[in-house]
Amino acid sequence: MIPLFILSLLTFVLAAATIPSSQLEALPDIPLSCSTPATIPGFNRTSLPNPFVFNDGRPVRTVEDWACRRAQISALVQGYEAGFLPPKPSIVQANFTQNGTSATLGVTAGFSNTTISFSSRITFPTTNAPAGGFPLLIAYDGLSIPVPDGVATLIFINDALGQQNSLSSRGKGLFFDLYGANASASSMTAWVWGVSRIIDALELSPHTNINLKKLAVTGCSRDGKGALMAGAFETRIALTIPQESGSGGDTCWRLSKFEQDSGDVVQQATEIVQENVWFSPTFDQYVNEISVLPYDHHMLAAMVAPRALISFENTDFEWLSPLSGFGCMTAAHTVFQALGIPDNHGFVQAGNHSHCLFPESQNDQLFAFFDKFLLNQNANTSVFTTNGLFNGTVFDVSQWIDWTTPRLRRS
Ligand code: MCU
Repeated sequence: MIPLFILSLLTFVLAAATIPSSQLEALPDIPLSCSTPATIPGFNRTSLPNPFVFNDGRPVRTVEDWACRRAQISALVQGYEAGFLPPKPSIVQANFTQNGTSATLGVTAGFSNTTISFSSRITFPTTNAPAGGFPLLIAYDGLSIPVPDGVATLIFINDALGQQNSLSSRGKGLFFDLYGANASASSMTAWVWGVSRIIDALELSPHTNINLKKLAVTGCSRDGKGALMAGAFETRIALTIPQESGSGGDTCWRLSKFEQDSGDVVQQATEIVQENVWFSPTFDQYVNEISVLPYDHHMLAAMVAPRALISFENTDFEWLSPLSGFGCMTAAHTVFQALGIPDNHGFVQAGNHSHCLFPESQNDQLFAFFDKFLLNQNANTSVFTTNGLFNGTVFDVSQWIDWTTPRLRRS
C-alpha cells in the first residue's frame, strides 16, 4: 500500500503538472544560472529572431525556461535600444491625499544626496469600491480610450520624467536630474522607471482603495510606445493597452524596414532616432543594420506574457507601419500560445478613424480585456483582427517566422 503522504505528494505533483496554464498568472523566479548579456556580438538574422531559443541556441522548453528567456530579452532590449533601466532607488516616499473622487499621489524618489518629486492626479469611480479596492488604469499624458465603470484612472505626466520634444530633449527631465544627463536610458525608459515608482508609492499608501493586483497602463502614439515598454518591463502591471503605437511600439524593426523597402512611407529605425529621444543613443549604431539585433519587438511584446496585452492599430496611417504591426504581433502571439494563454494577447487593426481617436466600434473588444483582467468578470478576449490594408504589401508568415511554437509547461 502506498503511504498516505506519498499519495498526497503524488496528487500534488500531478495537480501542479495539470493546472491549466490559463491560470498562469506569474512566471517563476529567474534561476541564478540564467546568463543575461546586454549584447550578442556577431548576431545576424534578417527574419524575426526565434523567441524560443536562448542566446546560446539552446531550446526554450518550459515555463521556467521562459522566465530566463524573458530576462535575456529584457537585458537585450536595454542593451541595444532602451538603455539601462535603474532598479528601485534607496528612497521612495509617497504622499497620497484624497478629496472625494479626486486624489493626488506625490512621489519622492532618489538617494540621500538627491531626490526628485512628481505627482499624479487620480480619479476614482463614484461607485463603492469592490473588495480589494478599485482597479487602476495608468494613462500616459491623458486618456484616449474609454474606461468602463468601476475603474480608477491616474494621469501620468510622463514628459516630466523624460522630455520628448525633439533630439534636444536628450537627458532632460526629472529622471535625468537624478541619474545624470548622460544616462543611457531613453525617455521611454525614464517613463517606465516613473511608472514603477508610482506603483511603489501606491504600495506604500495602504488607504488608497486601489487594488494593486489590477493595474493597467495605456497611452497613444508616442505614449503608446511608452505604455508597451511599461507593460513589458513592469511586472506589477496586469493589463497593457498600447494604442496606435506604430514604429518603435507594437511593430518590428525588421518588418518596418521591409515595408519601407517595398515602397511604403513608414517610420523606420533610421528615421526614429533622428526625430526624438524615445530610444537610447546606443541605438544609433544599429539602425542601419537592423539584422544584428538579437531580438525584435515581437519579443518586447512577449515580455508582457503571461500578463495581458491588447494593442490597437490604425491602417489609415501608413507612417504607423501597418504590415509591421500585424506581422510583429502575429509573432508575439506565438509566445502567448506557447504558454497556453493565447487569449491574454489581443490585436485590433482597423481604419476609418483619426489618429488616437478610439472608435466606438472597438469598445467591446477593449472592454472584454478590462472585464477579464481588471474587473474579475468572464469575457471572451479571443481578439486578433486586421482589415489587412497594407497598401499592397503582403505579410508572408513563412518569410518572417521560421520557428514552430512549442508548448511550454512547468517542469
Ligand atoms: C506614432 O507615434 C508617433 C510617431 O512615431 C512620430 O513619428 C510622430 O511624429 O508622432 C507620432 C505621435 O506621437 O503622434 C501623436
